[in-house]
Amino acid sequence: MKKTVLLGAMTIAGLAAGAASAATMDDVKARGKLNCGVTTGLVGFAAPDANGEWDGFDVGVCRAVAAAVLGDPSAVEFVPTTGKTRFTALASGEIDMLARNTTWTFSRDVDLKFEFVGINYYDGQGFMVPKELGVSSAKELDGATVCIQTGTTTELNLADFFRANNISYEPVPIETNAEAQPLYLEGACDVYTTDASGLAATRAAFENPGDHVVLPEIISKEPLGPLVRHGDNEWGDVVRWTLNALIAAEELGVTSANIAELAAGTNNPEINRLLGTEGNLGEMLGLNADWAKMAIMAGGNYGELFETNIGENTPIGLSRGLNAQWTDGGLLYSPPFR
Ligand SMILES: N[C@@H](CCC(=O)N[C@@H](CS)C(=O)NCC(=O)O)C(=O)O
Repeated sequence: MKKTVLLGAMTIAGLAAGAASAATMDDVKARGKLNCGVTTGLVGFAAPDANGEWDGFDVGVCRAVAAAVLGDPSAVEFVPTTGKTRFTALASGEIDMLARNTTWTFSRDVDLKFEFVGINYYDGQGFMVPKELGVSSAKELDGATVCIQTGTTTELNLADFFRANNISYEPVPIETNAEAQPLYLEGACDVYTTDASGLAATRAAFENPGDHVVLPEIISKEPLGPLVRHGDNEWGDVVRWTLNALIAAEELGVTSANIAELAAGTNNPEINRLLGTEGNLGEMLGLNADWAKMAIMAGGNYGELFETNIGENTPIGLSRGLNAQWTDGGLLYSPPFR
């Protein structure tokens, strides 16, 4: 069993070494489209809307990168991936980047050979149960059946948590969130566990969200962020600084409402460098001077993306919490644009 897991990891890393020798940015420019790996569907993060257009917080990162590189936020081919298929899709070159609530871990970096370019959502794993189960703590779940997605950190943390607390469970392994929802609602498992943001998104899609409670325990750190293959640092820089541009824009007060005006020049040198009216940051990335302006205009700055897709005024209803700017007591902190 262990051998198979190791072999799987080696195969993915081997694929990544091959695919990364090509310059991803050249491929994207020649193709005129960014191949962006997302989930198979998690409302608020990545899901097709009523018109079949992909929409969401992670989708917003894909669109920002397409806008920075190609000048067009719609120049994206969204490739749905599951917890299991996402890493092979990236390693093989089928996708140029993955933006799919994926946790930055040691082994995904060092062993699978992926580069996490930053964190777009600081999360942790939680548990959801039907209210009628009458449970108020995850420690009361001895003997429970637990719906869990395969190929995820969720699966591993769950085993650690139950072992550490000396309680037992029966896993009900599932490949996608869409399959997990009806199974959980039908009672095929007592508990659903995943990233807390994923629980909020899943519960929001229920007919009666109020019939379900999220338990107080958060059992892990799940720093979620976009990733690329090892070995193509120029491409990694493009994705990293596009994400940083969205974060910095919020800190600097650059929004989709005022960006046209600010892009004419301001008396704040960092805003000018970010928006390309001063310096040559775009050229250093191999992009146009207005790359960050295009990225921010795609769906707004980080805060706008958060509020429109998953924020307190959406059905997902997430508060900023750890994902507030450092200036507001959160962890979001873009390095300087200079
Ligand atoms: N962050 C964890 C879990 C990510 C994950 O797969 N979450 C599920 C549940 S929220 C998901 O996104 N499902 C969407 C899908 O099934 O396509 C990881 O990187 O392993």
